[in-house]
Amino acid sequence: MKFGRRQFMTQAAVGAAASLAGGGTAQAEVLFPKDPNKFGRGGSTTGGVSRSEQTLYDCEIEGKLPVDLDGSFFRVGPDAQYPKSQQFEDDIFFDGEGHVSLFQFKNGHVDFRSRYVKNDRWKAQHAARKSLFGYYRNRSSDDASVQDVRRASHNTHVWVHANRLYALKEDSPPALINPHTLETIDSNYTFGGAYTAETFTAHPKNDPETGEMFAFGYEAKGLGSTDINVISVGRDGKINWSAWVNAPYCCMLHDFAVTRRHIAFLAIPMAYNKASPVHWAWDNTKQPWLGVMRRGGDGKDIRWVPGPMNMSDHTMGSWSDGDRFFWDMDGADGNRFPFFPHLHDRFDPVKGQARVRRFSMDLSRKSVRNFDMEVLYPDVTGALSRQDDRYNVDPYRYGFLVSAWGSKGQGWTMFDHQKRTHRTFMPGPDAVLNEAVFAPRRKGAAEADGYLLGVAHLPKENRSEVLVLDTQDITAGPIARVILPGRATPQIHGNWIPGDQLPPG
Ligand code: V55
Ligand code: FE
Repeated sequence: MKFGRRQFMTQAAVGAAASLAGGGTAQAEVLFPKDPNKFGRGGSTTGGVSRSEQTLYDCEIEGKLPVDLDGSFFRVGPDAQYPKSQQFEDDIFFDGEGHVSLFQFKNGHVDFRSRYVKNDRWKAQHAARKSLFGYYRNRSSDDASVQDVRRASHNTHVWVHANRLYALKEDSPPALINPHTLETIDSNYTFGGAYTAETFTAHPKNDPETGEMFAFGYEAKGLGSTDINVISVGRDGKINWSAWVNAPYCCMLHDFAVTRRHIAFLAIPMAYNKASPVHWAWDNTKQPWLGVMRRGGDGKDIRWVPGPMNMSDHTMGSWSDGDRFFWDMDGADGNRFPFFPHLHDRFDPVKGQARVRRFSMDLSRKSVRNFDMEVLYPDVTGALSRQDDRYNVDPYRYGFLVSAWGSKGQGWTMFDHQKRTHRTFMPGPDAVLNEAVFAPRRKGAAEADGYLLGVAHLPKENRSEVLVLDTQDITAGPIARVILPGRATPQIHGNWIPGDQLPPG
């Protein structure tokens, strides 16, 4: 088996090397590499990471910010605290320490703040003034001094439910963050001990009608396990339903679907492999499987069926129509993350391009041989699907995507599934776009009526800004831009939380 550019190391060798490096080298100089591809994105002077926590009262604003736009735009991403030691310098971006940021919108003003998640991993490295953790999700590569320290990075998503702000990483329980100061309140929140799974998804869903949050943990009983724990959390912040199911094999279950009737998972061939330095390897001999279960049941009814090869990860929307289940995601025909090793084939950039796909299963049928999968918009490739989050569990009409247009650069695309049309805003080839989030125009506004917000990085100008678009016509360009004096912290995901959904600070 081959691991591409990565020099293959056995787990034993990595572990032994890590232990040797850990002994008596606390005073060793930390070398910050100039190569932005090293240690998961280079040093702050190369522009790969930020490393600096920021506070800016009253950002400069260009254009006209709607005065009634009142809420918090939270973001989080991997921002390597220290460079990895040389033997792990090819570790992947996904392993950087979680750095949360907040654009606080009120009365036409925007205040910006960013803070690292002060979890156990951050604290241990802070005290040692160096990196102590090895490869992505690889405990055996961690320094001997931190074998008993939680390795959660909390770098993937931020979610609000029942007055709590969570910072999330799918390999660990959540961290609780103060939504105003961004200080870490609890770096291993387990719902008062009620949550027993070892992991918790980065992609919960909220049901606006019942006030519940749905979440799950996969690989929930330790390394390589197929166990999945699905839960819902009531308005009171307590777990009010829990079920255990099993995946057909241990693989990355990054997102899921929740409707009024069903809960679903898509198993993809990004499978656990104990020889991979970064936990997963792409195994094209495995098939994707769609598993659908009744919401609120004991999980015994889950039906897993295989289907065509694809790697789909982010939910745009999902709903149930009687016994028929529908799930839209952005997905590709093959692996879309070239930084994970392939077991039997090579990364194919064409197969790695993702398009919006609709998965479905008719659960009224006694026997279902395969799940159905349809590409909805063959002419749009992209990633980071979103919707108006008030429709997480219901039929929905509009979706959003970061789209890719070759030399013309990136765009934010808004889809109208009812008309099967789409519109794209393109900032130009010099801008790099983060995921966009939707903010309702006002409480009770119609679906997708409001604003689309997101960070655009301008590498040539060495700074970032938040673009605010009106969803009535995103092609008209930003109605306002919130300017940062420098680069914003890295982002995987973000969320817009209306002001009335958080207690006053
Ligand atoms: C993703 C990101 C992660 C991760 C697993 O699809 C999947 C994105 C930033 O970390 O650990
Ligand atoms: Fe994600």
